[in-house]
Amino acid sequence: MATLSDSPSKLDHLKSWVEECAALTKPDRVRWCDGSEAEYDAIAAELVRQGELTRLNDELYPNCLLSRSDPSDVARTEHLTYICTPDKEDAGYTNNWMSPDEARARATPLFDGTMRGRTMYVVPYLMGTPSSPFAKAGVEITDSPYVVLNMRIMTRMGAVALDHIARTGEFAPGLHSLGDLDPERRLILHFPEENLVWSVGSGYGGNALLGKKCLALRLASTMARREGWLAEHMLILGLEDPSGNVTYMTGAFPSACGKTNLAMLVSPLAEQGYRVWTVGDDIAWMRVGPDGRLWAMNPEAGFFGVAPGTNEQTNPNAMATLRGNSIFTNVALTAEGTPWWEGLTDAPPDGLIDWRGQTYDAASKSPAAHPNSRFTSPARQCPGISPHWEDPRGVPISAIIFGGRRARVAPLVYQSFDWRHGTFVGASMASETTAAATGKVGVVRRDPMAMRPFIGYNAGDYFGHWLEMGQRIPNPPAIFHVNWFRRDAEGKFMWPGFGQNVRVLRWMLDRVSGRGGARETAIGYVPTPDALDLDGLDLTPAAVEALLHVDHAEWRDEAQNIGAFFDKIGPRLPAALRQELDGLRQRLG
Ligand code: SAT
Ligand code: MN
Repeated sequence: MATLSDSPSKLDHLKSWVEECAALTKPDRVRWCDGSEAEYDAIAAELVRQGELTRLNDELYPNCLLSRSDPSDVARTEHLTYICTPDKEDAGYTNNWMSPDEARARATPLFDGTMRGRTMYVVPYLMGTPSSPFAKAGVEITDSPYVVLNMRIMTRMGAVALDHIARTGEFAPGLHSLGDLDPERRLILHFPEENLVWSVGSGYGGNALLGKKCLALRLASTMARREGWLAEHMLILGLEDPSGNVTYMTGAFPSACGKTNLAMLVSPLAEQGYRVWTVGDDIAWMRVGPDGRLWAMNPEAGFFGVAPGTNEQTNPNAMATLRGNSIFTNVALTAEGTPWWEGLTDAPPDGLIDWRGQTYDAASKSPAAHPNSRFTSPARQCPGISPHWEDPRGVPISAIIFGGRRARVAPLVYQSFDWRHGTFVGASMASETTAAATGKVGVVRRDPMAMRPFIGYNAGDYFGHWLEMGQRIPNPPAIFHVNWFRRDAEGKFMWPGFGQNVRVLRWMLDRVSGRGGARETAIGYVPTPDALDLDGLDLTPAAVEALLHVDHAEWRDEAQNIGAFFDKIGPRLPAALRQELDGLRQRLG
């Protein structure tokens, strides 16, 4: 194992950066984290003693903790998140931009002395399986012990990462401080040229666990473009068929649109031999393999899942996963000392304490758990975790699924004509906003590839990179679009969703195997009603027809909106996407 006194060593650069950060933030003490269980237990015990964390009922939820955040710090704050490049155009329309000089000038006073009276934790971590040539190391400096505990679940943390850095000399530095948690003094700054993140003023997941959205998506997407791979906001799953063969798929959905549920799906078609294996629920790093296929790896080691709506029916595997060794953030607490959230049971139990720590009034209109409350759980605890989830080369991908939350317009499922058209389908995706980010909920916004908040560079260049990748993958995956959220005239969901989504996955499997009935429409291939196995579902033929319907008038409006979005992307939008839009318009008539 590498030690800090190895000298001279590839750790020198790390050590001097840590010293610099300490000189700026002025902590009382500096603690290098080794990632051990003993260290986790000691930090947790200390936080429980201070009243910062609550230990849950140890019989029902062994080794589980409850954290209540500051009420103003409950979701990603996209308007305070910046890409800091010398040239504004390199950040592009989908990002907030600041020059690196201005970013440093604005953030330095926020970091100055911010750790006085606190401990500065140095957290080396790896994104990816340690033995994988594609794993990347990061080091997060933080004054939040809650972040340290979460990082131990979400990443491979400590000695294993320090060894990697000692060997390669490479790591992505990230400086994080809670600051005073005032949103007025909160900034999440990315410096792609230095692989650096500065985050101050928030302790919330996506703002503070710097390995996740900041490194594994925003910075990694810029590295991926440079190096010829893809860093995407995608789940990875394996669909096993009756012959025992497993076909892998990735799926891009915006935050809080069911990625975790789809990744952990428990199949109602298990008797027919169809079951789902979980590889990842949020992020996929994808490379072209020696066999000319696209291979995907989950860089994370845990799940940071949305709690509300999760229950034994909607996601039994998540329920089993979160039963131990987990951290719950901003959920409610029952009198028994167990976590509770809306949807866990039909009605809130008596004696509930809400996410703010107050006695819950069942007559109140506000929820007991915050709508973006979360569980942080080790991936290996998932009963459906794939035996290949830590394979150093990843798993070979046969299908990419794009999906949004759309009450109208988008049918249950369709398949793109080819990679280029699939890139257009991803680039023109839209979804209703959710509680995963601050701001209004339920507004339709364009969310290309579910990456709008996470593309670390100009979105036009990002689309160009996708098109170019298509040229480099001799055997590209098929590309699909799904919408589990279509509603009828009364506003009711038309599709049962959750486990039943396996029926749609099965059609995709048929399609990539050269079977599977489909009719060609203006937007792509839509299943013929008999090509979907709907046995046992309570759906009338008219309902199936409506679910699969492509309404040309609605789609002409959609094309208009896509065009307006493409205009905003600006001159770096690839011409091929304009041509795809023209093609769609022509087919719509
Ligand atoms: O960004 S988080 O990691 O906090 C969760 C999400 O929005 O996907
Ligand atoms: Mn996500």
